[in-house]
Amino acid sequence: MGKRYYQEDMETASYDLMYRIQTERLAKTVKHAYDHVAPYRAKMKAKGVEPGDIKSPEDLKKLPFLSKDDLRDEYPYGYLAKPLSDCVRIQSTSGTTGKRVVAFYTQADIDLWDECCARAIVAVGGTNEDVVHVSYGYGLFTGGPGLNGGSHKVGSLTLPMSSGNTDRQIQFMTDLGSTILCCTPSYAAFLAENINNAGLRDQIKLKAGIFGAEAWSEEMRRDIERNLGIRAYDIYGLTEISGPGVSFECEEQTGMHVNEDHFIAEIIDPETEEVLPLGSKGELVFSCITKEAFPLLRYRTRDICVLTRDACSCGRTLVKMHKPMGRSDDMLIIRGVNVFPSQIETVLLGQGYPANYQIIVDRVNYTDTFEVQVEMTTEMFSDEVKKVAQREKDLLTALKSMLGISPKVTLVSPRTIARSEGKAVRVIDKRKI
Ligand code: DLL
Repeated sequence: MGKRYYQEDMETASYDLMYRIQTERLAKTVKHAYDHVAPYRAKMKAKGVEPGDIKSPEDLKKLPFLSKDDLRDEYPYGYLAKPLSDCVRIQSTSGTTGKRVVAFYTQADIDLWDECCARAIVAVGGTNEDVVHVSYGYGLFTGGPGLNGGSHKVGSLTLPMSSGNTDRQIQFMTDLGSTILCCTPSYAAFLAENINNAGLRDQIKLKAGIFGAEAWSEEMRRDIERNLGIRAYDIYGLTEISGPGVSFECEEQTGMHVNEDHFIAEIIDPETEEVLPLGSKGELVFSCITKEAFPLLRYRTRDICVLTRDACSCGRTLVKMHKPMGRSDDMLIIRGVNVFPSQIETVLLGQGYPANYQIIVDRVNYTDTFEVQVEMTTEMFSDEVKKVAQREKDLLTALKSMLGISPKVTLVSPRTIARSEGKAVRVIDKRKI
């Protein structure tokens, strides 16, 4: 392991120091947002709260929440807090329905974001001796630009590969000796499969991976680690709050440290909006306290998560968030039962299937249909038909016991489910409800 921290003073700050920093920065940001963001000022007024009422992080609960819908309603400039002439970049979410969300950055915002990503790279052992292979998409998506900026700050040799063209990825990886791979976990699994199929495993020098932007299980982590001979670390973030690097995993691999000197995290009950204590499961909410152009306060992420503040062996004091367990809005309700795609993945990987699967939900004659299509490994595929039928039965039993409802399980031949270079498409919900 190289240098352990990128900004040791902040990453290992005492609770008291962090509290003082947050107090000062929060008050400043609330005033900045109130003065320059008309729709936020209107929301604060509607709640009867003024900037002077926010004296410490405890007062956060007095502030109104913000959601993706608020940003969409004011598209594109409504929540911009700086003149456009001070902004140097936009990024945008992949967006599912309706208008995209556009986030704005000043140069200072970009510098802080890059530093957050640099912390993530150093935490996995990155130094200026490393070759950082960035296969997140570049463009409006924040993955590529974020890790690229972080890698520059660390002084590593940066390979701005972007996603796609797997043969070229593997060629650069072997020719230039990439040591740290940054991409989505599903693309990492796909690259691993191709590297192993091509018999090139002993020609790669990878030691670590920084994988995020989508939910992945511990089983998938172990599979990627084994197949690439690396340690795989999680990274989290969202466009509205900056991008990757809102939180990052350290060598302990037990959750992600939130960069609390920039983002204050809260967990709320998504129904009642009540703030929940540390250790409770609920929706993650972030307040940005250092941003200039897009200083969102109490932004509801829809990610279901748990925050903990146990001592970490890495020495960081930053609060930790567990792997998100799904989103309050991607949770499927099938025949009245709540289903998280991550639960299905856990079962599949636990039974030795590759992480290539699709969940297909439809509604026929007012009844939900629920199918899980799963790719077999080449070994499973060469088994006799009777064995495959038994496998389907076993998988159905395991899924039923995890979910409480029975899907139709279909095992398909290897490499028949479309691969993704970005976020994998796991759920196809055809219901028009
Ligand atoms: O996915 C930013 C990012 C890029 C994070 C690269 C990590 C690495 P968005 O496209 O705005 O931003 O999507 C944000 O993705 O609210 C989560 O639901 C999900 N997400 C991001 N990271 C993780 C993760 C980027 N490590 C949304 N685990 C978030 C689970 C994640 N879900």
